[in-house]
Amino acid sequence: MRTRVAIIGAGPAGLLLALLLHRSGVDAVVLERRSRAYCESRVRAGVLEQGTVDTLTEAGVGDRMRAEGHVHHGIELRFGGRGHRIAFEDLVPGRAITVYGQQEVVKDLIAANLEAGVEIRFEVEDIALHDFTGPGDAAPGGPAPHLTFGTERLDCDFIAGCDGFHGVSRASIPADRLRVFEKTYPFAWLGILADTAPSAPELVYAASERGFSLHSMRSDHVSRFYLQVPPDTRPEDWTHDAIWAELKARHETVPGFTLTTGPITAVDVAAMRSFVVEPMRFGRLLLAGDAAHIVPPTGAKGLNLAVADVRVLARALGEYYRTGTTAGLDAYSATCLRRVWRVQHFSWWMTSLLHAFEGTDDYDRRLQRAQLEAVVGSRAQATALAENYVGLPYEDE
Ligand code: FAS
Ligand code: PHB
Repeated sequence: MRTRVAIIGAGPAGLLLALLLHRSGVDAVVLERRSRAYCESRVRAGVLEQGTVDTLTEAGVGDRMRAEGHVHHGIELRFGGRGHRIAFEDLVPGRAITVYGQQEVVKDLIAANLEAGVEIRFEVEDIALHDFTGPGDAAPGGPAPHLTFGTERLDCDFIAGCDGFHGVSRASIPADRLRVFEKTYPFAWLGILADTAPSAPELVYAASERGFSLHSMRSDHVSRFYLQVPPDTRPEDWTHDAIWAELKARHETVPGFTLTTGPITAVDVAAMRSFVVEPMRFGRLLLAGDAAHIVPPTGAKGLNLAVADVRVLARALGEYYRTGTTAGLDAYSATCLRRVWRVQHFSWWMTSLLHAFEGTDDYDRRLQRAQLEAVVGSRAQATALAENYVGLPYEDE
């Protein structure tokens, strides 16, 4: 087999890249380890930045998102017995978020790619990467990378590593050629899906001595909640009754607010880490999304950052095949990393602001509270949060 761009991973990054490349006439093949059903049912992100919504719409997968997604013009920070709304319509007019499940985005992207005739191979095991570095890496005539899997071989000009944090792409780069930046947090998130109507019109980020909690949603009938829990927590450690009791304890802290409970349909635990590798390009292998960086989900940025990378990568590859210039490819890593580190900071800051850290003394807890009070009490600080939350403008905007 031969293609121009071999994409490893059918998550949001790989699928959107394939579709954007198709729209600029560049052939690509997507190879995915899991089944289509698994990819379309994996519960992950739920918040789409303005830029992500615009990019998906431009790529031609905006209809269902617009019809079924919920546009929100604010979020609530809840602490000290009071709720504080961060009003996007006032602080960042014209920019909002859309609540639409990641698995819905993945379903839309798979359908659009297949309809466009883009080849997606699911359940492909044991992918190995070959010959993606060497003299004149990106220049025409440089090394010709290829992938092997089972008894098959896929020849290509470039490999896009969109295979997430645990993928094979980053692992194929010699460790001494990569700089790794990492921070782990002394807690995890226990996430649940529940067949119950949301108890609040917008997302609620609740900070309390008992730990952080988030009230999110997927539709008018399905709610999504997260609880800060110890890092070694397993889903089976919590009964459903215990989950609801703890969610009530962390959310029913303001007058007149009651959390509506219902059947819990999924429980998962997500580790909390901040992670970046530099550079994001190694010869003819280009990393995008979680393959290159991870953020704690407190800022709702992971999926959105993957989309930002893919915008830059699709444009650079399109330019290369249209004009032969490698300028975009040569600038790919530095361009993405400028946004990656801004988003890393915001996600770390939101996590530090809203979680309870064991072992912190009273002075630090007072500082954390003062920071929260400053954010909701200062227009400038609330605006800074809002700008980051709805999504920083892209460099090409
Ligand atoms: P993905 O991990 O989504 O996709 C990688 C794909 O590669 C997968 O399909 C995998 O099966 C495949 N793959 C892996 N290894 C392979 C191999 N060797 N061969 C072939 N295929 C391989 N982000 C937000 O923006 N907002 C949120 O609200 C949010 N909430 C989150 C909640 C949770 C619980 C978690 C865990 C994450 C959350 N995130 C959120 C982050 C999340 O959405 C990721 O950033 C996003 O999935 C990244 O997309 P990809 O880079 O495409 O990676
Ligand atoms: C979600 O809806 O899954 C979600 C929303 C906001 C976050 C993290 C997760 O910060």
